[in-house]
Amino acid sequence: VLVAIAGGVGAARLLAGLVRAMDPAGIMAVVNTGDDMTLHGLHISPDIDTITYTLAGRSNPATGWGLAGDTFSAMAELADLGGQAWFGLGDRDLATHLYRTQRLAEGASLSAVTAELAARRGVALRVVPMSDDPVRTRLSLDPAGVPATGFPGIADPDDVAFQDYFVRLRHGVPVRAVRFDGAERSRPAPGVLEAIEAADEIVVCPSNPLVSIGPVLAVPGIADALARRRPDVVAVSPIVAGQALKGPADRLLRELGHESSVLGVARLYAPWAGSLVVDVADAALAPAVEEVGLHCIVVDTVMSSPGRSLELARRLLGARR
Ligand code: FO1
Repeated sequence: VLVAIAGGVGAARLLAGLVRAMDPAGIMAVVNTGDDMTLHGLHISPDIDTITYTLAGRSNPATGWGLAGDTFSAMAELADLGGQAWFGLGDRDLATHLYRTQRLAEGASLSAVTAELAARRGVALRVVPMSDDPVRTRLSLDPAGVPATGFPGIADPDDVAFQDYFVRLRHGVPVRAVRFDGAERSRPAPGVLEAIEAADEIVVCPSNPLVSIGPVLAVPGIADALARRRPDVVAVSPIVAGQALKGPADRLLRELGHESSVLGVARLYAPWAGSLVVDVADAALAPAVEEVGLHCIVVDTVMSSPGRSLELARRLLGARR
């Protein structure tokens, strides 16, 4: 059994490789829900949907989110009405949010609804939210980066919802703090702690350490469970040669006082990851990573094709110390 701690696009690519390298039924993806939001009265779970759509072979390859070939008639009509069309929900993607919102209203848990949606879309691995309780990533912007007039649609630059930061502001503004509202009251979703305890291996996917992996670790019990399995926890750095391949991970690391490098990632992950997989571009930093206390594995981590995802997945299986 393998447990994968997952965020969005980078995690989805690795999982697409892992399901070809081993029996998908033996994989549990524990997915970040800090990006979740309620918009148009709908509960939207972006990282869960990115993983489910990708593993169903239906994700939009250009963006990594939403459904391939989707249309946006509802959004166009909504824009005409002067409604909130800034978050691009495709017409077929909307069905997912309508289904999830209705099932949650009927009293189903987020885990149950996530499992139903994954099953209906033919996804063989278990997709599990980190928690069934609401945990929401919120950011405080660096005042130096906020114009005197503020930002349209952003009421309080000191308390910005994740999607407002990521989509409305295109994550192009400096951040001075990140927090996970509700985390302290949240509990791991059913089966998560047991799966971490029983797993042969735990893989931390190449997702944003602060706002994708961070929320998962903020759910009480999960970081400790990983620390108890430290020798079997293998993390993949999302930072290659100091850069994020996609999204704001490098900037966020720097803005929040960490080094934007595999060393910065190693220091963040040291308490609960026994190994760090870094790209060949960072081979020279392997000794420094080992100095921090993590076994360093140097491979080609850039998943630029399904074949590369499979190769990386194969290298991860059994990579633990
Ligand atoms: N990301 C964007 O940059 N622009 C969008 O309009 C957008 C819409 C969207 C709709 C559904 C969904 O599941 C994800 C969507 N994302 C969009 C990605 C989303 O912001 C994710 O949270 C990020 O990919 C980070 O994980």
